[in-house]
Amino acid sequence: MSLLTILRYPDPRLHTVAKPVRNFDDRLKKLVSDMTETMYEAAGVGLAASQINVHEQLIVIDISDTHDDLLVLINPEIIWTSPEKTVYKEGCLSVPGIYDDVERHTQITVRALDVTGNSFELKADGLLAICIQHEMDHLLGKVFVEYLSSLKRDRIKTKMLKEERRAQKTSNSSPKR
Ligand code: GNR
Ligand code: NI
Repeated sequence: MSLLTILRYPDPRLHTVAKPVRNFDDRLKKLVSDMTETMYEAAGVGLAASQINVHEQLIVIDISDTHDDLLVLINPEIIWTSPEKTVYKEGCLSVPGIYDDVERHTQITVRALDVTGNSFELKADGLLAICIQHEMDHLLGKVFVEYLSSLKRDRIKTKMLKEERRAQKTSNSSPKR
C-alpha cells in the first residue's frame, strides 16, 4: 500500500477529463487500494482518480465514521436524478480549508462497475448522493469551486497559491540533514 499525492486547486491537471477504465487487472486493484488508503489518511469521504493525477473513471467513497463501508465506482453513469435539489456545504481534499454551498440533486441512481468489472446499480440520497455527484464532477475535470461566484473563486485561487508559495518557502528554509 502507498499514499498518493493529492493535486491541489488551481492545478490545471484537475481539469483533465477522465477516460473509461478498460482493464480490470492487478494494476486497477492496486490503484483502488492506494486511493482508499490515501482517502482514509486524508480523512476524506471520497476520492476521484483525477485528484491523484490518474485520468481514468475511478472513484472510492466511504461516508461511514468507521472506515468499513467502502464503495468503488468505475465508469459511473447517473441514470436517474430526482427533481428535488439540496444545498450542502461542501469541501474538497483538493481545496483544503474551503467550504461553501453547492446545490445537487437530492437523490440519484447510478450505474457503475465494481473492481472485478461487474455492473451494479445504486440508489443514493443524503451525503452519499452529494458525494457521488461531487466525485463524478472530478472525473469531468470539474472542482466544486466552479459552482461559486467568480469573485469567491478568484479569492480561493489567490489563497491557495499563497499557501502553496508559503509551503515551498518553509520546506526550502529547513533543509533535511
Ligand atoms: O471529504 C470530502 N468531504 C465532502 C464534503 C461535502 C461534500 C463533498 C465532499 S467530498 C470530500 C473529498 C473530496 O474532495 N472528494 O473529491
Ligand atoms: Ni473533491
